[in-house]
Amino acid sequence: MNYYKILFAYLLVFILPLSLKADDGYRLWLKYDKINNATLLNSYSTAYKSYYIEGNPANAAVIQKELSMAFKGLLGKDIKQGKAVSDGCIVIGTPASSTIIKGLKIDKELAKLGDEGFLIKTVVINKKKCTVITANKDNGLLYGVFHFLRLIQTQQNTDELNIESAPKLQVRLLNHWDNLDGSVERGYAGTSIWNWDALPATLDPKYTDYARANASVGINGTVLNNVNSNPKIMTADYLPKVKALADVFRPYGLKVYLSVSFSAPIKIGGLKTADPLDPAVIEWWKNKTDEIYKYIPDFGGFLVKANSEGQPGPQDYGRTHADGANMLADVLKPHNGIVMWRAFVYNSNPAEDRTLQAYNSFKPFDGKFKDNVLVQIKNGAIDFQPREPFSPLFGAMPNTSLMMEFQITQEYLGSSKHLVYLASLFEETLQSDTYTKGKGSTVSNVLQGKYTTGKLTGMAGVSNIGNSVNWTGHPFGQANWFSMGRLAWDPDLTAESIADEWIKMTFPNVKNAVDAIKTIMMQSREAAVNYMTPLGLHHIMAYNTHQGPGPWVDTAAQPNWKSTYYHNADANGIGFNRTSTGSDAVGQYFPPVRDMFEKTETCPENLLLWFHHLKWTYKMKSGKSLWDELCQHYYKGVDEVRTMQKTWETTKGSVDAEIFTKVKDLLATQEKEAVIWRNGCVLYFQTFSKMPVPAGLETPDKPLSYYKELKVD
Ligand code: BDP
Repeated sequence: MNYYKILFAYLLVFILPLSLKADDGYRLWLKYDKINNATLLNSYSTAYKSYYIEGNPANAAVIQKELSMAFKGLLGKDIKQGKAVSDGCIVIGTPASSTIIKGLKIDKELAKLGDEGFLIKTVVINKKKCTVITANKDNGLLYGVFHFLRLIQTQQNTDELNIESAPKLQVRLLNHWDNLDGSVERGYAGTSIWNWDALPATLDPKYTDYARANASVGINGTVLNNVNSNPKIMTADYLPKVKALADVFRPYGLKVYLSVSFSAPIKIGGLKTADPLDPAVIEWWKNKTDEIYKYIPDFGGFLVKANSEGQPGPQDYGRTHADGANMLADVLKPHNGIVMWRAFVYNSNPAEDRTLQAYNSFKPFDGKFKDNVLVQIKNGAIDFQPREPFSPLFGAMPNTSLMMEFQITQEYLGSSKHLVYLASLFEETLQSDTYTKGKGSTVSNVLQGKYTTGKLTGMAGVSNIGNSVNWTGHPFGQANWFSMGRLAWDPDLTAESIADEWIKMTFPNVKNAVDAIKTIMMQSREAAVNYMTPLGLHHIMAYNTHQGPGPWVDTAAQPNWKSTYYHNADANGIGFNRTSTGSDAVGQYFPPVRDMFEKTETCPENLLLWFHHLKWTYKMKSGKSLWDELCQHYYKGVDEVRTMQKTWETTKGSVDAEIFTKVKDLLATQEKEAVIWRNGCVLYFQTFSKMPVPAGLETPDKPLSYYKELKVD
């Protein structure tokens, strides 16, 4: 072999793969790849030459690191850290610590922005054109920096900036359902990212990147462990580990919270009771809380699942949810900590429709919770279904601080195998009108505290993060994490605008594919509803795993875990009568909403079977029978996935090859499973309707027995 051949072989084996290194998704939406638009690149390079962080804010180091990394990537150059104002300078500081910022006299503008808001402004200082990023507090500076970088990542015109932004909700959290043994309840992206065994000594660099990613979308807290909580997390074995994480997260404005078990005083405290009114129990919680704050002075507080699905709670001692929450609130109060008390409570009593129970359990306690308690309510009246009406509790507790709980992990939406862009679901709930104070009282406005006397506001998302390289398993799962953060900052953003940002940041430089990817995302949630639970059907997934269809599930540990409980299919028809002639769940909504749901003519067809039991021959708005329409939806869902597959093909060559193939393969799986859902459900419901699958639709190629046996895990 001659010299050139050896060199060529060397290049082929070692150098080329490095330069073509595929995108493993680890960098999330913070890619910072070089902008491949020469004009823009040139204009950003001229506009931004240095940055100057004045006054040494506590997070100066992380701001500096982010800016250097971002500019090096985006513009392909090191931008200098300056020591004074110069032309093309990005000036960063708070008026309290920066004399330059103070000199700008922008106190009035800043006054509106609170502790976390920011201002980005193009200004001329000493005849030098600069960009100012300022805020009242240090965390606001970091949010401002990430916002500014997002403008460049999404290739906006930044010539004359004048941007004010402040979060509309205060508490913006991820809820991890991570167990101490590394498993993740309803997690589909590998095991937990918290390596409890290696902590506190080993700090995986991932922890920092996790904090960066959260800060970049404005998430300001994280509950590290499962709501089905193992009390060991509060012992001296674990608290140093929790502290180590809190220390990594702090510069990114991310506070740490813990899910706590109500029976911890018994399980780890050696007491005989966990009665919230027992002085020894109160003393135990006080001491434990003080101990936690010794480790973590800015600890956020507790999340509690009590008296639900077998978890202990105050009702075990004849006390109320308010008694339990307020006891914890009292011990947290001196430290400025908060309690997030979940409203996801129901019992196994089949006499009462499950959808009624959260409202009935909490409504009587409106105004009874201490001011550092937030009642955390799942978006729907049951449980994170592909489509649910909004929880009536949002309109029903005007004297309580309420927060939203969304599920980012796709427990009921195909796990990390299905591409389902959840911002469409989130937006639908947030923009639903509760009518609590007349038209326009949207869930979003309720959450923003516009109609409550409660002082706190918030939103939580049950995390879809695990230790897979790309964090979320499905590359598009990242969009759901991103959008939950963006909506917690501003619940009035649209799913479409968030998709636009995410695509441009995640697939930099794919101008020609942005529309195709957006089309897929915007179609995806309705597709899933169609092939899983159209027309208001719900909770008909396989037992326990919730993966794949299970409308036939008729034996379960409790009656309201059976699918048959929810769909009520029989020879007459299908659906749950929740009108005034049935369980009267409609009665938990305000009159305009109640009346709309009560009548079949006004009930939105996409929720029809949630509220009504109707004959198979019931005539839909389309003129078709209910049976025909149900079939059409199931078939449409599969067709939509097939369309998504075709659209994805058009992105070939534009998006990174590794991601292209991964998504292509996942869409193929999704198509297969959508067919399983469709065939399983259509064949099963047909045993009641006894009507044929409408002409023109392909007949399922396997019998019902086949689908009943199949496991989709
Ligand atoms: C249900 C999940 C279960 C959770 C529960 C909850 O199946 O794993 O523990 O929600 O939110 O949907 O507490």
